[in-house]
Amino acid sequence: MTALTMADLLVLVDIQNDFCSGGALAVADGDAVVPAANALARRFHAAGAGVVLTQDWHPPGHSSFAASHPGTIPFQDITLSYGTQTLWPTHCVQGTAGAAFHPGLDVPMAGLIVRKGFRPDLDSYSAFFENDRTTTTGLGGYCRERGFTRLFFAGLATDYCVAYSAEDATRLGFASVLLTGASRAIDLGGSLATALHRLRAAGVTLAAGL
Ligand code: VGL
Ligand code: ZN
Repeated sequence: MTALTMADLLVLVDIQNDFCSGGALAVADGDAVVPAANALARRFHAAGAGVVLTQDWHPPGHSSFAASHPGTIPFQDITLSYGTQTLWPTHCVQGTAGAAFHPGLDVPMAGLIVRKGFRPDLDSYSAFFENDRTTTTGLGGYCRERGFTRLFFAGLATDYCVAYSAEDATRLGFASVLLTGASRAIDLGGSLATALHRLRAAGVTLAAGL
């Protein structure tokens, strides 16, 4: 049983309809993270720790959508100005039902919602840095100003947005824990194994739960 303090922050990543069953980029068993996330949020809040949500939030015609690049198909890699980008089905378009949080997500105590991927030509997996690895979302500054030093990550998808966020947290000097039991993976072409390898190398703690 991990003791939580005011210096701990729970970051619930992209628990949105498009990543859950019936969604445009549904993650296998994605809905399972909803009750797990609700329970974690209640526990963090009760301990005086912080809770933050992230929301994948793309404009129509976003550069990460295969539909924006004639002749491509979803899950194909292409080269954009900042490097390799995987192309996705059109998902999490700003203001649509797919971009809304899962209706079962019950975290009214969340102190901040970080939106990412809203620049037309730039994708963002991480809650801290966009995929050019330079443009920031502001979450690092929020954590520093609020005094959060240990960050816990859960949500969707383990091998993309959750992993990139947990890894960037260590890059910024925070202690970082990825809660695997409250996360689910896309696992595209071995992406889950690659992500777990990178996470361990970066010093992220992998834990099934608290
Ligand atoms: C995500 C692919 C594209 C994620 C977001 O939340 O993991 N994956 N956009
Ligand atoms: Zn996205």
